[in-house]
Amino acid sequence: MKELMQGLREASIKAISECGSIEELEALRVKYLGKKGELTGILRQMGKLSAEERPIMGQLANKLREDIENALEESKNSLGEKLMEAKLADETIDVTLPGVAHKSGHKHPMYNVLDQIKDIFIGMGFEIVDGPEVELSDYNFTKLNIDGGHPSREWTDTFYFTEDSKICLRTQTSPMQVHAMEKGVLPIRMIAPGRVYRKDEVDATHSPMFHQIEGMVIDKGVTMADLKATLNLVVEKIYGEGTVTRFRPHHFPFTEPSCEMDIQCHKCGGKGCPTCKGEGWIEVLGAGMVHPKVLAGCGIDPDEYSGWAFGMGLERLAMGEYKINDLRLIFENDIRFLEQF
Ligand code: 2U9
Repeated sequence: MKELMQGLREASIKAISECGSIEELEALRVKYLGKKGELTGILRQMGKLSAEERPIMGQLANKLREDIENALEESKNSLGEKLMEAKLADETIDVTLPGVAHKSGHKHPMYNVLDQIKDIFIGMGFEIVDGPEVELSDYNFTKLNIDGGHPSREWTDTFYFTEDSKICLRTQTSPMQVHAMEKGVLPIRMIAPGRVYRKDEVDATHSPMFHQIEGMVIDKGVTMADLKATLNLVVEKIYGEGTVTRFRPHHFPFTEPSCEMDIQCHKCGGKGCPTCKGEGWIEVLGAGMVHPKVLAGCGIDPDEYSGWAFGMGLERLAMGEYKINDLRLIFENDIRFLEQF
């Protein structure tokens, strides 16, 4: 038995020292020390030994197990080191090689316009509010005094998610104002820029998704004079001091009275030119005093509070400012187009 153990010692230490991979090493551990391994095989013969020989052989076997385990551990460590060295040699980076040039994009012209407008309103103490594009029709229509029969609520005009038309893609950012009013923290001075969706075919002036910026002020004693003064100031900051404006009566379900605001063409001074399509005036936004029904429906007493609101299409504003003649260019994101602004 002693000879058997000596044989196993020599064979195992040799095999372990010559082993070339962690997997092979594990196979050797199983071969020599596993449950069905060679050392276990030798120990099974202990029964044949005398009572005096058994503890001596037991001690020798334990020493052999220990030595094989140590050899396995040592080999594992040196193999690990070798592997790491090979990996490091293989993955050496040549830092002198020229890099891959990173092509950066370009800020979108519409965001130039949006940032300019945001800055103007922030300067006047307005808050910028962001919110969901998927809305309850209650918030997109009903609470804005757009009743069940209104054409904009048709399936042909609005993207609905459910058969019962209760959930839709917002067609305007106005639901944000409703949410703000329902919070009940007054006064409110807010603008809500964002994407809106309408079922329009794509052409040079239409897109099923476009951007709006809406704003609203609610406080005690707010009048149409505040609306005109504030919007005149905004327009002067965008188009230059002394820009002439006019307010034409209009109709929106959510405001009463309602109006549209034009600026006198800043290119021709009102004479008529290609920029204003010969009109002398350019329409920039819609506005009005928040309808008392809308105030009351959002939990605000119209006898105590009043407010004004406006809305405008951002693409149209950017197209006017940068002389872009096709809306599709705004959405294509062709870098050659974007780099012109
Ligand atoms: C509440 C009350 C009133 C928002 C307003 C307009 C006028 C308007 C259009 C401009 C071009 C939409 O993008 S467009 O087609 N918008 O003319 N929007 S007043 O009035 C509100 C909003 C929310 C609670």
